Amino acid sequence: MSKLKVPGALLILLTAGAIVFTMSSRARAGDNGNRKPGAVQVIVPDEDRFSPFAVTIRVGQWITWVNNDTDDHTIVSDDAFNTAGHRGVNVTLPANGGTYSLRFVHPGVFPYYCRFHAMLDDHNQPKAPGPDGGIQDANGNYGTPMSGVVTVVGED
Ligand SMILES: [Cu+2]
Repeated sequence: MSKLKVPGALLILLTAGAIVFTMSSRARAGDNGNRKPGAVQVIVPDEDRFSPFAVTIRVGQWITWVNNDTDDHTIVSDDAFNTAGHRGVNVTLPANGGTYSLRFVHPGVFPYYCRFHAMLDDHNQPKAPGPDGGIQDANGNYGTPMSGVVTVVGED
């Protein structure tokens, strides 16, 4: 009898450990890991894209990215064209609900892409990874490079 109780207790411990691990890895996502009240949301649906592709906000507003896909994605700023600040952004947006939030305090544009599903060409334009890591569909296409742009308007 007592031999049967040990695996049961172990299973409960392992399950509890897995839940705590999942919650803590979510809490690490992003600037602060929180969805910001009133933030404009950019969603990764169950596809390799940001929706909407382009958003316009006012100075002082937050953007919260939410990954509803079952794959991890990333947010990487294209600093060659970034005039809105937050230079050098290169963060993972964890699968299954991971979030990342940024508050923009300068007017300008913030082009970004996912380094798993896009890369920059010689002119700093996002392009699909192609044969160097892209996933080819039945028609031979490598898909649209996963990228987006935030335009920030208003007073500096
Ligand atoms: Cu991606």
